[in-house]
This record gives sequence, C-alpha cells and structure tokens, in this order.
Amino acid sequence: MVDSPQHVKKLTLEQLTELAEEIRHELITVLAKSGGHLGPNLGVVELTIALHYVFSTPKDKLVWDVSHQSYVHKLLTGRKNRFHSIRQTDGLNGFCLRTESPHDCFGAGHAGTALSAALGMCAARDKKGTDENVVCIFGDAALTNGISYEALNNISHTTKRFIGILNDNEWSIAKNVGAISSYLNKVITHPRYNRWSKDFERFVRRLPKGELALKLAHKAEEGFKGAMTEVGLQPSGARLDSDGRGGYGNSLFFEEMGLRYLGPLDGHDLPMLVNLLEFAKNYDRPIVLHVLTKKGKGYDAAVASPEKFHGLGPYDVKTGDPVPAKPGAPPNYQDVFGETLVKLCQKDNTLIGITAAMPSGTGLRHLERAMPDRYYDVGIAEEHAVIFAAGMATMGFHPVCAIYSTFLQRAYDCLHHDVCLQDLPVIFCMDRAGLSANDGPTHHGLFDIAYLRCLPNVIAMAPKDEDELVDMMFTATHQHHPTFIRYPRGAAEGVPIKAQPKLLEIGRAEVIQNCSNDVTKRQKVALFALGNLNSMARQAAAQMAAEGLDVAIINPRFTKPLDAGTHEFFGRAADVIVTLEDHVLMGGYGSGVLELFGDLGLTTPVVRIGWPDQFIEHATSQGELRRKYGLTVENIVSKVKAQFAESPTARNLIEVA
Ligand SMILES: Cc1ncc(C[n+]2csc(CCOP(=O)(O)OP(=O)(O)O)c2C)c(N)n1
Repeated sequence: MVDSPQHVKKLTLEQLTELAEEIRHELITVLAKSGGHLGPNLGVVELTIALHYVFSTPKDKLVWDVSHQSYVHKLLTGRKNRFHSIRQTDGLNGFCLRTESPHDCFGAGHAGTALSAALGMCAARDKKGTDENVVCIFGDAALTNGISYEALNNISHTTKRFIGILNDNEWSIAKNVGAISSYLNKVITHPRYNRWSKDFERFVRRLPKGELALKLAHKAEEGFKGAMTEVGLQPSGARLDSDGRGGYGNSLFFEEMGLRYLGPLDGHDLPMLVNLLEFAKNYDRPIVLHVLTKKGKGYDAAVASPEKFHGLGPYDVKTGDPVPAKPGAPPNYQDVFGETLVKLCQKDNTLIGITAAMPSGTGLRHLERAMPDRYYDVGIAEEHAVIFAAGMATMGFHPVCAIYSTFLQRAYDCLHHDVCLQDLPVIFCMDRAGLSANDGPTHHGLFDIAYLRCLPNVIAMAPKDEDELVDMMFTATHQHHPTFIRYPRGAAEGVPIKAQPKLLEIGRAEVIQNCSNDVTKRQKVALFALGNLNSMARQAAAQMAAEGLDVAIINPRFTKPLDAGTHEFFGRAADVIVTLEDHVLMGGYGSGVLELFGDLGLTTPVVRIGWPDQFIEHATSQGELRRKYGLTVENIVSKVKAQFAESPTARNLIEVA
C-alpha cells in the first residue's frame, strides 16, 4: 500500500480504487485489535484519497473536524508502518496531532472547530500573500454545533478562497438530530435534486482531469452556475416550503451564507471526487462541496450498525461482535447512571435528561427508551444544552445534563453566567472524569474540579463506587443549587447497589477507617481519596499498616463544599495527610485542602497525588499512565515514608518508639 501523498498522485484512477480496497482492509483488521473510529473512517476512504491526489500536504492544509475520521489521512501521510499502534502507548494518536506529523495542520478531538480554524488559516495565508489551499472537512453533525455557524457567518467576508467539504453521512454518533439535519435530508432526498445531481456527477466524471477545472474556472462558470441554480436546482415553479425550508439552488443555506454550494454528490465516486476537487481548488470564491458518504462503507456489520461502529473497542473481524466482557464484570458507570435516572424520573416528574449528542456514551439512552418524553438530544451543542437546562430550571424543572467532563469545558461561560450566577438547580452528571486512556489529551477529564471549585453556589461530588453514585444522584435531586457529579469511564467497582438510595449530607465526608486512639506512639497518616481512587487508597493503607503506620482512610465525597471539620480534625490528628485525585493537581481537590489548611494555620505536611501540570498523552490503558505519572500504591507509600524521614515530628515519633 502506498503511504505518501507523492505516491498517491502517481497512481492511475484504477489504482486509486485498488488503494481504497487495501485501506479498508487495513482499517478493519487493525481496529479489530486496537479499537477505534471504524465507521467514520470507512466512510471517508475515497474522499481522503481524492484529497491527497489533488492537494499537496503539508503545504496545503487539510483541517478535519473532530479528526476522528483522519485515520486514512494518517495512512497516506507516512504513518502506515505505525498504524497498528494507533491509540496504544507510544503509538499514533486517534486524532490529528500537530506534534505527530507536519501533515496534521490542526489538532482536534472536540467537535465544531474545523471551520473556524480553517478560516483562520485562510486569513493568515491572504495576509501573507501565499497560495496554500485550505480544505475543511466537516461532518453533518458539526452543523449542530454553534461554533460552526460563527465561522460560516464570517467566511465570505474574510476570504475569497475557502474550500469546505460537508461529509454528510446522516449520522452523528447516533442518528443526527435537529432542523439542519432534516434540511440536509430534504436536500438529499428531493427527487428533482437527485436527478440533477446524478446528471452533474456524470458531467463531472466525464471530463478529463483538469479540464473541468479549466472550463468552470473560466468563462463557462457563468453558464454552469446558471445550469445549476436555474435549470437544475431552481426549476420554474420551484418554491420554498411553507416552513421556509427546501428552497434549492441559490436559496440554499450555504449560498445565503455567501458560499458557492455544490452537491449533494456521491462521496464514494473517486473519479468524480478528483475532478470536483480540482475544480474547487481553482475556484475563486468560497465553496462548499456537499458529499454523501456511508458510515462503515465496505464492512457489512458497520453499515448495519452505524452507531455501534462509530467508535468501538476490539471486535471479531468475521462477525463484528465486540470482544465479550469477562463474566461477572461490574456494570459500567454510564449504565448505572442511565438506569438510576430512569428510576428517579419515574418518581419525580420534574426531572429531565439532556444529552449533547452522546446518548449511548453517557447512558442516557436508557431514559430515551424508557421515557422518551423526558429526554432531549440537542446535538453537539454543549453550550446550548447547559443554557437550555437553565431555562427549564427557571420553569420548575430539574434538568440532568449528562455531559462528559471534557466536553463540559466548552460550556464554561454558560455554567458561570447562566446556571451558577442564577443559582439554578441543574444537575450535571460528568462521565469520563479522569482518564480516557485510548483517546488521550482531548478526551481526558482532568480539569473539572478546578474549573468548578471557583464558582459560587456549586455543589460538587465524586462517588467512590456505583452505589455511592446512586446516592449522589438521589441527593442531587433534592438540591436547589447547581450540582455536579464526576465519575470515571467504564467499569464500576462491582459493589452491590442498595435498594433505597441514601440522602447524603452536603459537604460531609465519609470516614472509612479511623486512626487508633493512641496519640503518643504510632506515626499517623490520613489518606483522603477522592472518587475512584478509593480502592488505591485502601491498598496503600494496607501496605502502610503492614509497615507499622497508623492509617485513616477518608472518602471526601465533596470537592465543594469541602468538609472543613473532617479535614481539620485529621489535619491536627495525623502527622501526614495524603490527598488522592484523578485530576490535575493544580487547582484540584488537594489544592483545596491546602487552601483550607493555610486558612487554619495548619502546617501538617500534605502529600498530593494526582496528575501533573501537563497534557497527558494517550496510552493502551489507564494503568500504564498511572504508573508513568505516579498514581500508584508504591508511590503513595514511598512519598509518605519520605515525609516521615524528613519531618521532625516523624523523627520524634521514631525516637519515642
Ligand atoms: C464538543 C464535542 N462534543 C461531543 C463530541 C463527541 N463526538 C465525537 S464524534 C461525534 C459525531 C460526529 O459526527 P459528524 O461530525 O457528522 O462525523 P461522522 O462521525 O458522522 O463522520 C461526536 C458527537 C465531541 N467530539 N466534541
């Protein structure tokens, strides 16, 4: 298989088609082991080949929205030999990464950024007077995202040369939602439009390479435009529908935004795509090519289940079945969340579930199935989701926003201005708090404690296990303030869930194991372990106890309000305090403890275990990253011992002993 853009350019059209087959085979077999975004990548094989055939990266810029569909681009830009390592430790990242290759001109992982970034590149190019082509590839679901419209609103006023490719497969992760999705669907299914687009495709394909570009870029363009907007798209008598949508041709949405629109066109027709891109390359106005692709194309299992194959773990190539979970494996947090929300909604009809395009990932699918009238999928629109929830809260509802920790960052001002400032009772259930190991820095949820702790009115909690998650959700439904619950990705602890959840006291920690009452002799350590790090704390405690230390284990439960009493008690009673958090140290839970101790004038040493002040890379597993960065039992124990070796109090105690 060729693996450089220069090689791609040398292939004949027949060879390009063979290349597409080889790439599909590679994607299907490699991802069966590593997992990843199979469906979206199978859908863009021809499009990516055509892009590299016509454009020349790294000089030309390909900007991929989200960039989960950039695997083919990686294969064609010198990364074929490392492709088997994708999403694994020291391997390729599953998204575009500027540090990974000069061909990745813009990093991403969160949706909706590509149009703005590409337009910024165009503006910079125009200012510099250089001639790079900038091509932005965005999915239909990117058009559910606000930033995309902010960029679209700006394009025609900013540059004359902008190439957008709307990669429309009708799916977000789940089926795409909202008015724009219905609009695109109308465009695609309109019979007259279909006929026109088939004619157009034939026309484009027939022309030898380059000729179309020449023809259209010069005089014939006017005639073509006429053909497109007047004959094909705006036939006499064509009218807008009563709802104002469905006006084709020059009244198409993109045309109104000042972009030349061409489409919808078959995104798997390589010769046609090549000609079309040649044309776009030479076009002297901003242009959007609307191409239709099929998620999972070339792999039956993926075509049959686009949502499941959007992104998945390892699977059996023959059947497409995921590698089965070990028997007796604990449930996933997301399922516990989803099932609990259904039960809570059944008892409290003010509760509403809201997702920003992540019904399966968050577990909100359970609510959609059980009580569809209590469920909203607003699209990839976290800001809107949060303000929408705030609006509902003003009318007596108690909305539950299920948004991953990392994606909630997008809505920070909305949290501040619309929810917290107005002290509205919105509940946020933040899945993927902690590491999302295979995805890496764009998806780790390592910042939420810091970004929430500083906002007034916030109640923020983290459960140590699935039973406590249920208690926390139950408790949250009784609050009249913004309430946040952070919990990790994937498997829970495997503890039984009580039949009746418990109402937790706000701001009260749980002392799991106390120190002894012997205040004179033994060295005392208090381990404050937030959320999922509780089990690590228990292991560390056992090891320290075996070495003669007197260890308390506390589950803080709340990062806001902090349980000042319990922290102060142990701050005075213990010789060393340890805080553990699956979060960056800077501004996190341990920082909060230090602030409290500072206010109280306590000088007890605090060992903080958490993530350092840097973006954490991706890896095969969470365990590997924890080992690398010291979130381990061994590191906790050795840091505590080091404290005792250094601290005068500790030396004293050793002498007494
Ligand atoms: C801000 C943000 N919210 C949610 C997601 C999760 N997410 C990843 S891909 C995706 C769907 C993308 O759909 P589309 O852009 O149409 O591309 P396709 O996968 O269909 O090719 C979503 C919701 C994200 N990456 N970023």
